Amino acid sequence: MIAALAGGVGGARLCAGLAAVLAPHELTVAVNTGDDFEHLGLSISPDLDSVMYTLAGRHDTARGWGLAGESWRCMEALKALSGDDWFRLGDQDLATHLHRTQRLREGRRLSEVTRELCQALGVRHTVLPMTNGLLRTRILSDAGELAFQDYFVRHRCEPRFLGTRFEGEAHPTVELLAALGSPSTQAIVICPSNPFLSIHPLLALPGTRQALASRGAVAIAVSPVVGGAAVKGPLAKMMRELGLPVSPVEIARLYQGLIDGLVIDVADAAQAPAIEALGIAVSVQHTLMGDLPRQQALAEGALGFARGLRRRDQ
Ligand code: FO1
Repeated sequence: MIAALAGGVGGARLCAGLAAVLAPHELTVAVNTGDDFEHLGLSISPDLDSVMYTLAGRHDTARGWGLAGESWRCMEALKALSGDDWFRLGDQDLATHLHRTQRLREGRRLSEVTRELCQALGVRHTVLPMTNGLLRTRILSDAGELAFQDYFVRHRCEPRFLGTRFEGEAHPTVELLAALGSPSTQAIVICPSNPFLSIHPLLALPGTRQALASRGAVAIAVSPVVGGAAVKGPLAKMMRELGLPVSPVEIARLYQGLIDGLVIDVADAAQAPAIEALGIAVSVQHTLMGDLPRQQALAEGALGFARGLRRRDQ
Protein backbone atom coordinates (compact mmCIF):
# COMPACT_ATOMS: atom_id res chain seq x y z
CA MET A 1 0.00 0.00 0.00
CA ILE A 2 1.11 3.55 -0.71
CA ALA A 3 0.16 6.37 1.67
CA ALA A 4 0.13 9.82 0.10
CA LEU A 5 -0.06 13.07 2.08
CA ALA A 6 -1.64 15.85 0.07
CA GLY A 7 -3.34 19.21 -0.06
CA GLY A 8 -4.12 21.66 -2.83
CA VAL A 9 -3.62 21.45 -6.59
CA GLY A 10 -0.08 19.97 -6.83
CA GLY A 11 -0.99 17.28 -4.32
CA ALA A 12 -4.19 16.43 -6.14
CA ARG A 13 -2.37 16.13 -9.47
CA LEU A 14 0.18 13.63 -8.19
CA CYS A 15 -2.65 11.71 -6.51
CA ALA A 16 -4.37 11.44 -9.90
CA GLY A 17 -1.15 9.96 -11.30
CA LEU A 18 -0.84 7.54 -8.37
CA ALA A 19 -4.49 6.52 -8.79
CA ALA A 20 -3.84 5.84 -12.47
CA VAL A 21 -1.05 3.36 -11.70
CA LEU A 22 -2.28 1.79 -8.42
CA ALA A 23 -5.36 -0.33 -7.74
CA PRO A 24 -7.92 1.17 -5.33
CA HIS A 25 -6.76 -0.98 -2.39
CA GLU A 26 -3.12 0.08 -3.01
CA LEU A 27 -3.52 3.82 -2.38
CA THR A 28 -4.65 5.86 0.63
CA VAL A 29 -4.54 9.64 0.36
CA ALA A 30 -4.58 11.64 3.61
CA VAL A 31 -5.65 15.20 2.95
CA ASN A 32 -5.05 18.48 4.78
CA THR A 33 -8.15 19.96 6.40
CA GLY A 34 -6.47 23.01 7.97
CA ASP A 35 -8.08 25.18 5.24
CA ASP A 36 -11.58 23.97 6.14
CA PHE A 37 -14.03 26.55 7.35
CA GLU A 38 -17.67 27.33 7.72
CA HIS A 39 -19.01 29.77 5.14
CA LEU A 40 -22.63 30.79 4.59
CA GLY A 41 -23.51 28.11 7.15
CA LEU A 42 -21.83 25.40 5.07
CA SER A 43 -18.88 23.12 5.93
CA ILE A 44 -16.27 23.67 3.23
CA SER A 45 -13.26 21.33 2.84
CA PRO A 46 -11.32 22.79 -0.12
CA ASP A 47 -8.39 20.36 -0.21
CA LEU A 48 -10.54 17.26 0.22
CA ASP A 49 -12.71 18.49 -2.63
CA SER A 50 -9.68 19.26 -4.84
CA VAL A 51 -8.41 15.70 -4.37
CA MET A 52 -11.84 14.09 -4.83
CA TYR A 53 -12.75 16.16 -7.88
CA THR A 54 -9.33 15.55 -9.45
CA LEU A 55 -9.53 11.77 -8.89
CA ALA A 56 -13.04 11.87 -10.37
CA GLY A 57 -11.67 13.74 -13.43
CA ARG A 58 -14.05 16.63 -12.69
CA HIS A 59 -11.73 19.30 -11.26
CA ASP A 60 -11.54 22.67 -13.02
CA THR A 61 -7.86 22.56 -13.92
CA ALA A 62 -7.73 26.12 -15.31
CA ARG A 63 -9.29 27.77 -12.25
CA GLY A 64 -7.49 25.42 -9.82
CA TRP A 65 -10.48 24.78 -7.58
CA GLY A 66 -14.08 23.62 -7.85
CA LEU A 67 -15.79 21.64 -10.60
CA ALA A 68 -15.32 21.91 -14.36
CA GLY A 69 -18.28 23.25 -16.35
CA GLU A 70 -19.58 25.05 -13.27
CA SER A 71 -22.37 27.66 -13.26
CA TRP A 72 -22.68 30.50 -10.75
CA ARG A 73 -26.38 31.36 -10.58
CA CYS A 74 -26.66 30.95 -6.82
CA MET A 75 -23.60 33.21 -6.25
CA GLU A 76 -25.02 35.84 -8.62
CA ALA A 77 -28.34 35.81 -6.75
CA LEU A 78 -26.51 35.99 -3.40
CA LYS A 79 -24.39 38.89 -4.61
CA ALA A 80 -27.55 40.78 -5.57
CA LEU A 81 -28.96 40.10 -2.10
CA SER A 82 -25.99 40.79 0.14
CA GLY A 83 -22.92 41.58 -1.97
CA ASP A 84 -21.21 38.62 -0.27
CA ASP A 85 -19.33 36.80 -3.01
CA TRP A 86 -15.69 36.98 -1.88
CA PHE A 87 -15.59 33.17 -1.60
CA ARG A 88 -17.31 31.73 -4.62
CA LEU A 89 -19.26 28.49 -4.52
CA GLY A 90 -20.41 27.10 -7.85
CA ASP A 91 -23.92 25.68 -8.25
CA GLN A 92 -22.81 22.04 -8.51
CA ASP A 93 -20.06 22.45 -5.90
CA LEU A 94 -22.77 23.70 -3.52
CA ALA A 95 -24.34 20.24 -3.59
CA THR A 96 -21.11 18.81 -2.13
CA HIS A 97 -21.09 21.37 0.70
CA LEU A 98 -24.83 20.95 1.36
CA HIS A 99 -24.45 17.17 1.62
CA ARG A 100 -21.33 17.42 3.82
CA THR A 101 -22.96 19.99 6.13
CA GLN A 102 -26.16 17.95 6.48
CA ARG A 103 -24.32 14.69 7.26
CA LEU A 104 -21.96 16.35 9.77
CA ARG A 105 -24.98 17.88 11.51
CA GLU A 106 -26.48 14.38 11.70
CA GLY A 107 -23.39 13.38 13.68
CA ARG A 108 -21.40 11.63 10.94
CA ARG A 109 -17.61 11.88 10.95
CA LEU A 110 -15.88 13.81 8.16
CA SER A 111 -14.12 10.57 7.12
CA GLU A 112 -17.51 8.83 6.63
CA VAL A 113 -18.94 11.77 4.71
CA THR A 114 -15.83 11.88 2.53
CA ARG A 115 -16.29 8.17 1.78
CA GLU A 116 -19.90 8.86 0.73
CA LEU A 117 -18.86 11.75 -1.49
CA CYS A 118 -16.12 9.62 -3.09
CA GLN A 119 -18.62 6.86 -3.77
CA ALA A 120 -21.04 9.31 -5.39
CA LEU A 121 -18.23 10.75 -7.53
CA GLY A 122 -16.98 7.30 -8.56
CA VAL A 123 -13.64 7.71 -6.72
CA ARG A 124 -12.51 4.20 -5.71
CA HIS A 125 -9.16 4.93 -4.04
CA THR A 126 -9.26 5.82 -0.34
CA VAL A 127 -9.38 9.56 0.38
CA LEU A 128 -9.20 10.50 4.06
CA PRO A 129 -9.35 13.76 5.96
CA MET A 130 -6.24 14.11 8.15
CA THR A 131 -8.55 14.45 11.16
CA ASN A 132 -12.20 14.23 12.11
CA GLY A 133 -11.61 17.02 14.59
CA LEU A 134 -10.98 20.73 14.18
CA LEU A 135 -7.49 21.98 13.41
CA ARG A 136 -7.57 25.36 11.73
CA THR A 137 -4.55 26.94 10.05
CA ARG A 138 -4.15 30.59 11.08
CA ILE A 139 -1.79 32.81 9.14
CA LEU A 140 0.60 35.13 10.98
CA SER A 141 1.17 38.12 8.74
CA ASP A 142 2.09 41.79 8.76
CA ALA A 143 -1.66 42.46 8.59
CA GLY A 144 -2.09 40.52 11.86
CA GLU A 145 -3.31 36.98 12.42
CA LEU A 146 -5.74 35.92 9.71
CA ALA A 147 -8.09 32.98 9.21
CA PHE A 148 -6.75 30.84 6.36
CA GLN A 149 -9.31 31.73 3.69
CA ASP A 150 -9.18 35.42 4.67
CA TYR A 151 -5.46 35.36 3.88
CA PHE A 152 -5.71 33.10 0.83
CA VAL A 153 -8.82 34.35 -0.96
CA ARG A 154 -10.02 37.61 0.58
CA HIS A 155 -6.51 39.13 0.75
CA ARG A 156 -5.13 37.09 -2.24
CA CYS A 157 -2.03 36.12 -0.14
CA GLU A 158 -0.89 39.76 -0.31
CA PRO A 159 0.04 40.27 3.39
CA ARG A 160 3.62 39.37 4.26
CA PHE A 161 3.72 35.76 5.49
CA LEU A 162 5.36 35.39 8.90
CA GLY A 163 4.28 31.87 9.83
CA THR A 164 1.35 29.71 10.85
CA ARG A 165 -0.45 28.82 14.03
CA PHE A 166 -2.63 25.75 14.26
CA GLU A 167 -5.75 26.30 16.30
CA GLY A 168 -7.79 23.56 17.94
CA GLU A 169 -7.16 20.20 19.49
CA ALA A 170 -7.53 17.48 16.94
CA HIS A 171 -6.23 13.96 16.54
CA PRO A 172 -5.24 12.27 13.31
CA THR A 173 -7.78 9.84 11.90
CA VAL A 174 -7.04 6.25 12.92
CA GLU A 175 -6.79 5.43 9.22
CA LEU A 176 -4.01 8.03 8.78
CA LEU A 177 -1.97 6.64 11.68
CA ALA A 178 -2.59 3.10 10.38
CA ALA A 179 -1.45 4.12 6.88
CA LEU A 180 1.77 5.66 8.28
CA GLY A 181 2.52 2.76 10.61
CA SER A 182 1.14 -0.33 8.89
CA PRO A 183 3.64 -3.06 7.88
CA SER A 184 1.71 -3.30 4.58
CA THR A 185 2.63 0.31 3.72
CA GLN A 186 5.50 0.14 1.22
CA ALA A 187 6.04 3.85 0.81
CA ILE A 188 4.84 7.19 2.08
CA VAL A 189 4.72 9.94 -0.53
CA ILE A 190 4.57 13.61 0.48
CA CYS A 191 2.98 15.21 -2.59
CA PRO A 192 4.25 18.47 -4.12
CA SER A 193 1.94 20.52 -1.92
CA ASN A 194 2.79 23.71 -0.04
CA PRO A 195 4.76 22.52 3.05
CA PHE A 196 3.63 25.43 5.25
CA LEU A 197 -0.06 25.39 4.29
CA SER A 198 -0.78 21.78 3.34
CA ILE A 199 1.74 19.44 4.98
CA HIS A 200 2.65 21.18 8.26
CA PRO A 201 -1.00 21.10 9.47
CA LEU A 202 -0.93 17.33 9.03
CA LEU A 203 2.36 17.10 10.93
CA ALA A 204 0.94 19.33 13.70
CA LEU A 205 -1.59 16.64 14.64
CA PRO A 206 -0.34 14.84 17.76
CA GLY A 207 1.46 11.63 16.86
CA THR A 208 1.71 12.21 13.10
CA ARG A 209 5.24 13.60 13.00
CA GLN A 210 6.41 10.83 15.33
CA ALA A 211 4.63 8.18 13.24
CA LEU A 212 6.38 9.51 10.14
CA ALA A 213 9.78 9.76 11.83
CA SER A 214 9.56 6.21 13.21
CA ARG A 215 7.93 4.64 10.17
CA GLY A 216 8.95 1.26 8.79
CA ALA A 217 8.24 2.29 5.20
CA VAL A 218 10.41 4.41 2.94
CA ALA A 219 9.21 8.03 2.76
CA ILE A 220 9.79 10.38 -0.14
CA ALA A 221 8.60 13.85 -1.09
CA VAL A 222 8.19 15.51 -4.46
CA SER A 223 9.47 19.09 -4.53
CA PRO A 224 6.79 21.74 -5.13
CA VAL A 225 9.60 24.15 -6.06
CA VAL A 226 10.94 24.03 -9.64
CA GLY A 227 13.56 26.31 -11.16
CA GLY A 228 13.40 28.91 -8.38
CA ALA A 229 9.61 29.20 -8.47
CA ALA A 230 6.63 27.38 -7.02
CA VAL A 231 4.73 25.33 -9.58
CA LYS A 232 1.47 26.90 -8.38
CA GLY A 233 0.23 29.13 -5.58
CA PRO A 234 1.97 31.42 -3.11
CA LEU A 235 4.78 29.11 -1.91
CA ALA A 236 7.68 31.01 -3.55
CA LYS A 237 6.40 34.34 -2.20
CA MET A 238 6.04 32.84 1.28
CA MET A 239 9.56 31.39 1.22
CA ARG A 240 11.01 34.73 0.15
CA GLU A 241 9.08 36.50 2.91
CA LEU A 242 10.53 34.05 5.45
CA GLY A 243 14.02 34.83 4.08
CA LEU A 244 14.42 31.32 2.64
CA PRO A 245 15.93 30.54 -0.77
CA VAL A 246 13.29 29.26 -3.18
CA SER A 247 14.98 25.96 -3.92
CA PRO A 248 14.42 22.21 -3.51
CA VAL A 249 17.34 22.21 -1.04
CA GLU A 250 15.13 24.26 1.27
CA ILE A 251 12.25 21.81 0.75
CA ALA A 252 14.65 19.01 1.72
CA ARG A 253 15.57 20.96 4.89
CA LEU A 254 11.89 21.44 5.77
CA TYR A 255 11.36 17.65 5.60
CA GLN A 256 14.75 16.58 7.01
CA GLY A 257 14.35 13.62 9.39
CA LEU A 258 10.98 12.74 7.87
CA ILE A 259 11.97 11.60 4.36
CA ASP A 260 14.55 9.28 2.83
CA GLY A 261 14.35 10.74 -0.67
CA LEU A 262 13.29 13.81 -2.63
CA VAL A 263 12.18 13.95 -6.25
CA ILE A 264 13.37 17.17 -7.88
CA ASP A 265 12.85 18.56 -11.36
CA VAL A 266 15.39 18.27 -14.18
CA ALA A 267 15.68 22.07 -14.00
CA ASP A 268 17.17 21.68 -10.50
CA ALA A 269 19.49 18.72 -11.20
CA ALA A 270 22.54 20.78 -10.15
CA GLN A 271 21.15 20.96 -6.60
CA ALA A 272 21.18 17.19 -6.08
CA PRO A 273 24.57 17.11 -4.26
CA ALA A 274 23.46 19.75 -1.72
CA ILE A 275 20.35 17.67 -0.95
CA GLU A 276 22.32 14.43 -0.75
CA ALA A 277 24.67 16.17 1.71
CA LEU A 278 21.64 16.42 4.03
CA GLY A 279 21.38 12.61 3.96
CA ILE A 280 18.44 12.62 1.56
CA ALA A 281 18.60 10.63 -1.69
CA VAL A 282 17.60 12.43 -4.88
CA SER A 283 15.76 11.41 -8.03
CA VAL A 284 15.75 13.86 -10.93
CA GLN A 285 12.56 13.74 -12.98
CA HIS A 286 10.16 15.83 -15.05
CA THR A 287 7.88 17.04 -12.25
CA LEU A 288 5.56 19.43 -14.12
CA MET A 289 2.21 17.65 -14.39
CA GLY A 290 0.02 19.54 -16.86
CA ASP A 291 -1.95 16.47 -17.98
CA LEU A 292 -2.75 12.93 -16.87
CA PRO A 293 0.05 11.21 -18.86
CA ARG A 294 2.59 13.47 -17.09
CA GLN A 295 0.91 12.90 -13.72
CA GLN A 296 1.10 9.16 -14.36
CA ALA A 297 4.75 9.34 -15.50
CA LEU A 298 5.75 11.24 -12.35
CA ALA A 299 3.79 8.81 -10.16
CA GLU A 300 5.57 5.86 -11.79
CA GLY A 301 8.94 7.59 -11.45
CA ALA A 302 8.35 8.49 -7.79
CA LEU A 303 7.18 4.97 -6.92
CA GLY A 304 10.15 3.42 -8.73
CA PHE A 305 12.48 5.74 -6.79
CA ALA A 306 10.80 4.85 -3.46
CA ARG A 307 10.96 1.10 -4.19
CA GLY A 308 14.68 1.36 -4.91
CA LEU A 309 15.38 3.12 -1.60
CA ARG A 310 16.03 1.52 1.73
CA ARG A 311 15.56 3.45 4.92
CA ARG A 312 18.88 5.04 5.92
CA ASP A 313 18.95 3.36 9.33
CA GLN A 314 18.12 -0.14 8.03
N1 FO1 B 1 -10.13 30.10 -4.22
C1 FO1 B 1 -10.19 31.36 -4.64
O1 FO1 B 1 -9.15 31.95 -4.95
N2 FO1 B 1 -11.40 32.03 -4.73
C2 FO1 B 1 -12.57 31.43 -4.41
O2 FO1 B 1 -13.62 32.06 -4.49
C3 FO1 B 1 -12.52 30.05 -3.99
C4 FO1 B 1 -13.68 29.34 -3.71
C5 FO1 B 1 -13.58 27.98 -3.39
C6 FO1 B 1 -14.75 27.24 -3.19
C7 FO1 B 1 -14.66 25.89 -2.88
C8 FO1 B 1 -13.42 25.28 -2.77
O3 FO1 B 1 -13.34 23.96 -2.48
C9 FO1 B 1 -12.24 26.00 -2.97
C10 FO1 B 1 -12.32 27.36 -3.29
N3 FO1 B 1 -11.18 28.10 -3.51
C11 FO1 B 1 -11.25 29.41 -3.91
C12 FO1 B 1 -9.84 27.48 -3.35
C13 FO1 B 1 -9.33 27.46 -1.92
O4 FO1 B 1 -9.52 28.64 -1.22
C14 FO1 B 1 -7.81 27.22 -1.88
O5 FO1 B 1 -7.31 26.80 -3.09
C15 FO1 B 1 -7.39 26.18 -0.90
O6 FO1 B 1 -7.93 26.33 0.37
C16 FO1 B 1 -5.84 26.13 -0.79
O7 FO1 B 1 -5.47 24.85 -1.05
